Amino acid sequence: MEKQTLIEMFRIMVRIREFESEAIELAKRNETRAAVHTYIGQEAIAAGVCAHMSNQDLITSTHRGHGHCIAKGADLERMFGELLGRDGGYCKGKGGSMHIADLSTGNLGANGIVGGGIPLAVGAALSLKISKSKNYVVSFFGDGATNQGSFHESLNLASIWALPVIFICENNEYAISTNVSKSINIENISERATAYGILGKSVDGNNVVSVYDDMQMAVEHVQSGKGPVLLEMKTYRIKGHYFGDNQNYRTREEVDLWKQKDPINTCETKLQNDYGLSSEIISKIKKEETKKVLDASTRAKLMSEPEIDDLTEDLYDLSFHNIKWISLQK
Ligand SMILES: Cc1ncc(C[n+]2csc(CCOP(=O)(O)OP(=O)(O)O)c2C)c(N)n1
Ligand SMILES: [Mg+2]
Repeated sequence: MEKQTLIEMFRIMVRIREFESEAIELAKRNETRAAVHTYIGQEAIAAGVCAHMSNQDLITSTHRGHGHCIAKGADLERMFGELLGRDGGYCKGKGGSMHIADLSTGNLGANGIVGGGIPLAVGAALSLKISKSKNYVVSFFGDGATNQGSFHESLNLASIWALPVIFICENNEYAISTNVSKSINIENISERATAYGILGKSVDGNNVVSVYDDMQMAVEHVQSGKGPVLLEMKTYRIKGHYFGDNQNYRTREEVDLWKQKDPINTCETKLQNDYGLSSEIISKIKKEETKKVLDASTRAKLMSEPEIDDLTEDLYDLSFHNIKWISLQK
């Protein structure tokens, strides 16, 4: 692994952590307008996966989508604007945390429907294949989503059509309060790939180098036309399911055990021990990212709230499959 690549992924992980910490602060002060599900503890996955992707490679995301969005290169100010319900946000303040999309970076959108992004990724991959593009699609989703019908239908279709799509299951051990051991009766979710005749592998999702390396393998696989890949990233959600979760379904000891495997600390140790990066450079990166995030949050707070008249703008009409943007006022 190139030193610069690892430093860049470290930087992205820190950016995500800082963004999420600030999102929690905003939620504590009741400034956010919708539920906030943080990605703290899972940063290595978005950073390691998206490090391979260009803006023409696409992702679909989840309700826990800030990390994916940031790793894909989103503008932090517009993201905060959306969380705060301001008109300068990605959806002009009408979508909130769970509906951020950013087509300029190839992000087809977060999704409040568990498993909802998976078929969208398959459709996008079909479109890329038909247009003979070399680009590919990544679909992020959780362990809970792999019990949805949409997951199974999507893997089957992607398999029979040999589509360029990489399914990234972030197994963070929980679907809200349900531990994965109570909802899935196999050791590795990646084994589900076998049922659809596609390549599956389980990866240490807290180790950004492992994530990066296995993603590289997956990209080569889909780009050589061999069809989809399912990567299970084993990780842990350090914070509650959403801001406000009392977490009475797990013990403090369990959380503490996983904190020892913190992906950012693990990467930091590697950078220092194996790449000789000084603690001064590491703290400089951290300070720069904290400043970037806090500045973006401050600027977003200065944005205006949407006008009441804007409520009927930016709707679309699906009738007769003739999709068009409409305004109810005009
Ligand atoms: C179709 C659907 N069913 C139920 C819910 C309620 N819900 C929101 S998040 C969630 C758990 C998702 O777990 P997982 O897929 O593991 O993602 P994680 O929250 O762990 O990132 C559920 C059941 C929903 N949003 N959509
Ligand atoms: Mg989960």
